Amino acid sequence: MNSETIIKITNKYGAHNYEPLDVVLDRGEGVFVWDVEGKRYMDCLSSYSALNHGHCHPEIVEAAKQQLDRLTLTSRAFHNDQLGPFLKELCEFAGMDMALPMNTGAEAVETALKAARKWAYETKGVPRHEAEIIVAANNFHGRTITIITFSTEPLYRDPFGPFTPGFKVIPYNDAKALEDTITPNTAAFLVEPIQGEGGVIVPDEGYLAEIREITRKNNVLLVMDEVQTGFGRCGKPFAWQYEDAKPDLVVVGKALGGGVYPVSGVIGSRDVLGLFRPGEHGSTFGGNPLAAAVGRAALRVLKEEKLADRSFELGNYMMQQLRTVKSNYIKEVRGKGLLIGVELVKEAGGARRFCEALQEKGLLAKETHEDVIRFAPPLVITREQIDWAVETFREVMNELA
Ligand code: IF1
Repeated sequence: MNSETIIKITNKYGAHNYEPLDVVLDRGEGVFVWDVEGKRYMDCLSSYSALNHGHCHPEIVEAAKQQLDRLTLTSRAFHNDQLGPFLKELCEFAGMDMALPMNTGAEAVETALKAARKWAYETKGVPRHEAEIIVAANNFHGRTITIITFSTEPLYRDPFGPFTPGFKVIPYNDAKALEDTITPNTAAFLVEPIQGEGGVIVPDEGYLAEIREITRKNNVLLVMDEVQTGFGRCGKPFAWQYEDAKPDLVVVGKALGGGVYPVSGVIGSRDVLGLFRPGEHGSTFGGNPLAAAVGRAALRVLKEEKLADRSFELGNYMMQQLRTVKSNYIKEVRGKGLLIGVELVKEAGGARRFCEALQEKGLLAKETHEDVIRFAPPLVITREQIDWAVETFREVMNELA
């Protein structure tokens, strides 16, 4: 079937909760994907940073194939031989005590919220069911009703009330606002070290260390959502490592699954995750042996191929090259590692048409927050491939100027 037919069927039988570019992919390898007509594209979205290892990384695919032929699912009613080693390797990677495995990022965020509330009642002594959790405006943490409760994006929130109580929203990148909002009932501050969907918003130098100090001083848990920024995306294993800001809990997902399988979880201190009692929380697929085997391979490849260092070096190179593109439409090029946003001025009329023009030239990028083109290629990208991407972007900016 050709692209047009497939798109028609997809639109007929699928709920329209997305508006994809009109490209139908059927193969992926490294930084490239191909559509059903055989046209090749460079993937500069990486499925929102779930493809840090690139498409169909051979070592990760091989690990999945071997596990598929052995054991895929046991539920947590029984042990399996992959989960323990995976959790050990994950905790060592993050330098933390314990982890609780889930499947999607939103499930991991919800797990962190539950852990923080339980800690507030059982350890901090907050009166039961009065725990407050502070979040930052312009956040993105997932799509469940509790998570969109504290979204400041009407599109994600408004059609879905009523909402979950117990959350307060403060401005991002404003440590004083955090200090002023903490009360004796505050359980945690949930925040992204860099706001991805918010438009690749990088906070001021020192912000992460400041919020770590404020939360420590006030006996409030610091929960970092590294679902999008983690596993090398921003040039370090975790984005919080740019500062002295080690959180009490870190939420992970996306790239932990090596671009092959949904793997997520919460990693953190025994003081918090050690509070869970059998039966209090769980998930049918959470911690399954296939997920664990894939997660182990994803961590192994991340280390073997030094993907965080690549992201640091090549991200700086890509931003430096993007800044050589002269156009009065470009307001700012910003980011950390290979999580890069090119913000356009309002007069440019929105980033979507630039992404469509890039698609024509074989480069897939996705706009975020109207005016920002996000460039987040797989971390296995080469310098030459970055040069091609920048030249393609330069052509588009010249043609659409
Ligand atoms: C969509 C956005 C990105 C995330 C952070 C948790 C989650 C995400 C920091 C939840 C997921 C995805 C979701 C996907 C598009 C994409 C996205 F545009 F929605 F906001 F990346 F920026 N924390 N982000 O970025 O993880 O449950 O999806 O596994 O919902 O459209 P998930």
